[in-house]
Amino acid sequence: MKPFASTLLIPTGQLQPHSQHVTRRLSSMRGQYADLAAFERMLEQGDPLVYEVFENQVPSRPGELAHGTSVVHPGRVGDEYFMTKGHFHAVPDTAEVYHCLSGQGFMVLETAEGEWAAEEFVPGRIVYVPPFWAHRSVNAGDTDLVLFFAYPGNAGHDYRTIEERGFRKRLVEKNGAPTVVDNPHWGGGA
Ligand code: PAN
Ligand code: ZN
Repeated sequence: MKPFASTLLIPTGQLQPHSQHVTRRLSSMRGQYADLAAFERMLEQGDPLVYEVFENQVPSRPGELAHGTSVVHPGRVGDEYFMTKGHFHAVPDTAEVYHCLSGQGFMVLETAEGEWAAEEFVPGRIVYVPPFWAHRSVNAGDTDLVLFFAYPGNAGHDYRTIEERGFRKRLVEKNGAPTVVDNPHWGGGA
C-alpha cells in the first residue's frame, strides 16, 4: 500500500474519493423489523433507501485499517427506527471504532453469550466496538446519522448470524422517546 487521503464532507458524510459505495434499501432487510405489516406497507409505496456506506478498501490483512462513513437516513418501520443490517466480524476477535459526526442515534451491540449494550450517538461521541460484539447503527433522530468507522482490514463481515437470529434488543419510539425493548422474534425466524 501507498499512503492515501480522502475528504469526509460534513454533514453529508460523503467521502471523496471512495472506492466503494454501498446502498441498502428496505427490501434487503426483510425479517429484521418487528412490524411485518408496516414493513410490507412501506415496500408497497416504494423501496426507501435506509442507509449508505462510503469506504476506501484496503488489503484484507490484519495490519491494515479499513475505514469510511455510514449514513443512516431518518425513518421508521412502525415504531422501529431505520437501522443497518448489523453483523459480527467474520474474524470475530477484531474490534472497530465509530465516531459520530452528525445526527443522533444508538449503536446496539450484543455478544453470542447474551450480553448487550446500547451506546448513544451524538455528534462528537466515539463508540468502541470490542472484539466479539455484533453491532448495528440506529438513527433515532430526524436528520441523517453520519458515522466514521475504522476496523482491521482482515475483519470481514458475518451477516448471516444476525439475519437468522436478529438482535436481542430493538430501538423503538415510545411516547416520543427512543426506547430499548426486547425483540419478540429473537433467536430464529426474526
Ligand atoms: C461498518 C458497517 C456499516 C454498514 O462499515 O459495515 O456501518 O452496516 P452493515 O455492514 O451492518 O450493513 C462496519 O461495521 N464494518 O465492519
Ligand atoms: Zn463492523
